[in-house]
Amino acid sequence: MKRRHLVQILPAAFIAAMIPGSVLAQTKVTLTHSSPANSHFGLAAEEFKKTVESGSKGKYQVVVQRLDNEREAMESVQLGSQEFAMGSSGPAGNFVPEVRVLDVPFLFRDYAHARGVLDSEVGKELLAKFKAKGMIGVAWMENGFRHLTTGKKEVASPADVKGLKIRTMENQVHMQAWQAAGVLPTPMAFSELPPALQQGTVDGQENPIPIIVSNNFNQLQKYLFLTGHVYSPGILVGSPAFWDKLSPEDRTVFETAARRAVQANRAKVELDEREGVAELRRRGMDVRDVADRGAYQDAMKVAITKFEGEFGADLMRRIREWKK
Ligand code: EAX
Repeated sequence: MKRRHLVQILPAAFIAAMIPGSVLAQTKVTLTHSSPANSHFGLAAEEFKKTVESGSKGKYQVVVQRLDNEREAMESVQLGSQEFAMGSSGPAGNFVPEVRVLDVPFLFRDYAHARGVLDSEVGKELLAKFKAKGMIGVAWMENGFRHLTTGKKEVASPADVKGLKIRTMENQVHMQAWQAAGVLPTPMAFSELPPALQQGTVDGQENPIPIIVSNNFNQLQKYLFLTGHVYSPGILVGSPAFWDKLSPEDRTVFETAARRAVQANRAKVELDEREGVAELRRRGMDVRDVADRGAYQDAMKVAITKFEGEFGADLMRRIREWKK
């Protein structure tokens, strides 16, 4: 009794003095990511947090938060008001135009191809471009191959998407590609998407299986068409105000954490790719295979040809002809 009373009246400063110095000197680091905790980004963020905190022996505390507006997250990283942001690279091209090359539809054959390119010199060169725009490109991550969903409209071929309002990311390459196919692209941040689908201000959207599953889009959309029209990279960016001041040892801790986050992210994408479609069907979504994906490629051809010129045939070839 007496002892409990004593603890209650102990002044805060006295309690603080009993805590080891390393804890008091703890630096808080904020990492935002753009999907639920059990998603391919949420799990990667947790892995990052765990690795930083154990690797630095508690010197750094990583506060993981969800922020669905990926453009705003990148802006805060630029400003230094948050240390890290993780999410799709959808809006990244508005900051670093060169990375838009990765957004070209039908550029990547499969996951191995996309990951191979992102892990190669091409990926490293693109990450390095973030520095000049006030960010550190820490690591490429993964969002996945994107597929079309609609609320009402059955899409049997690209002819059926003509005139539909489809939400796209705030990404010029995606917008132009859909426009070439006759869609009315409606760009908005991910945070605005669920209400837009609910209110029917758009007829559909497109996103990878990991996003559709973890965000319960089966509750907002009737159909899923497995168009796989474009690979959507993810990215982890850091604030130079924080990163550039790290000691070499601490930087190694953060780099290790980033690598482990990428592994956790990719592993979850793989799991979702294996089980997600069945899960969405179980939840009642009408999932349709797309036998002729080439028809979508043809429908977007005008835009794709234009991108070849814009990003340079050389770079496009380096990406297309990547081999293990
Ligand atoms: O982070 O905006 C999107 O559609 C992205 O795929 C999503 O936010 C994933």
